[in-house]
Amino acid sequence: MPVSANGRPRGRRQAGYPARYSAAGLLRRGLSRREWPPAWQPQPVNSSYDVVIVGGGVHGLACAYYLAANHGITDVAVLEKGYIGAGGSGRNTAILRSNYLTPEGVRFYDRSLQLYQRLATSLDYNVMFSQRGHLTLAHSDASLRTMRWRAEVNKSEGVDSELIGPAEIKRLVPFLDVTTAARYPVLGALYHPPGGIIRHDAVVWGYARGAAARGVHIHQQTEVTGIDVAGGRVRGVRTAQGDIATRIVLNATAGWSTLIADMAGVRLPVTTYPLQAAVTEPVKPFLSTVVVSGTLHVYVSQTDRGELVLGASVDPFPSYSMRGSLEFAEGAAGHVLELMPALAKVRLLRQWAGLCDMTPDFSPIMGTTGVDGFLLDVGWGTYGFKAGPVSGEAMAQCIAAGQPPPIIAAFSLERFAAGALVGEKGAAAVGH
Ligand code: PYC
Repeated sequence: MPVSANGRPRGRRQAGYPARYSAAGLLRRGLSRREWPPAWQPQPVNSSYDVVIVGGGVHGLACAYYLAANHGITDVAVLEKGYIGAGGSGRNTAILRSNYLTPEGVRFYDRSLQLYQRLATSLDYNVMFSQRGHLTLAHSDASLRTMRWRAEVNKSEGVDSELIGPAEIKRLVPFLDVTTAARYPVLGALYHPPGGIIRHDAVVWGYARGAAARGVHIHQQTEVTGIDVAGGRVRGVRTAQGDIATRIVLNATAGWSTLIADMAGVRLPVTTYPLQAAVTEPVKPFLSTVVVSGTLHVYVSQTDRGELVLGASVDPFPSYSMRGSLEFAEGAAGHVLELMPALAKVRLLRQWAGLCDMTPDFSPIMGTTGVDGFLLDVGWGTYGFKAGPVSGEAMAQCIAAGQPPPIIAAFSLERFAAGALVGEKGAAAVGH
């Protein structure tokens, strides 16, 4: 692999890539007449389960997988009102990073990145993790100060991040305009080499297949319509496919987290906003890192197929709408062009939106509630996808041990009443 002047690998690297997915292996499979086997078989909905997980996204499926794989708890149902990955897990921009602002956040997201790094091997599924580095540009002294702060916290937690200047940025992203002629000149950037992108739907499918192979039931098109609570503890859930008795319900939804929590009588400090993204037609590979500009409210990366994936801040008003808007498309395109004017002729192919459950401090809400057996893995704002593996692992531990493990202790629901917020707004990719 070519190595840059500072000793870092240059270009793309597939982390934890099993040899069976070699080009020759795939070609052999493609030319054979054998059907691809289904990833898992549908199961009947049982009248009871030890654990019911509401939400068939990466969080719910990862929790189901780790319950079975790490704790031998397999009498588990994942209930999804649409199809798996239909929500935020299939609507994000697939960016992974751990360059957060608080020590609690850095440790947590870094554990997720470590799990992502070996996910292809753990699940025996090609999740196409491309660990290509992540750059957050600073266009003002104030954002340079925040980047420096993040770099210091990252380093003290053993996470590779550093502040770099325009010459190094230009070397990493030759198409970027780093001249002082730019409307918002680039003064520096937080460079985070372990960050990258992954194939988000493969992550969902890989966890689903791994969980189902260990006995977990995945029920799609199964909407939860009520949660039965009696004597302060969970007794079961009501679904479109019938009632299910259970003593443990995990709310692992995004967009609908407050509605599910309301069913158990738990109020969440969460407001839901749409977050939009778009993808362009494919072009030759030219962008080998993820580039984020908080000032310009935009982030962009290039997929292995050559498409540019763009995103922005959440929409300015709370809503459950998942429609794209012209305002977003114009704004995101304009901002990308301010950074990379050479892309003027590239056409947008598609745009979409997902729902983000924002908490007051931009950190999640995880762990137990005042209702015995009703657990939370919610409030992910714009950070949910990158936290999938560690959340699944930690919530599985929480269920198995009956109490939250230390890695999520700071994210409890009680922190809002106690005033112990974990402020991660400063680590948002873009200003919200
Ligand atoms: O936090 O890196 C991030 C991010 C990108 C898109 C949404 N959130």
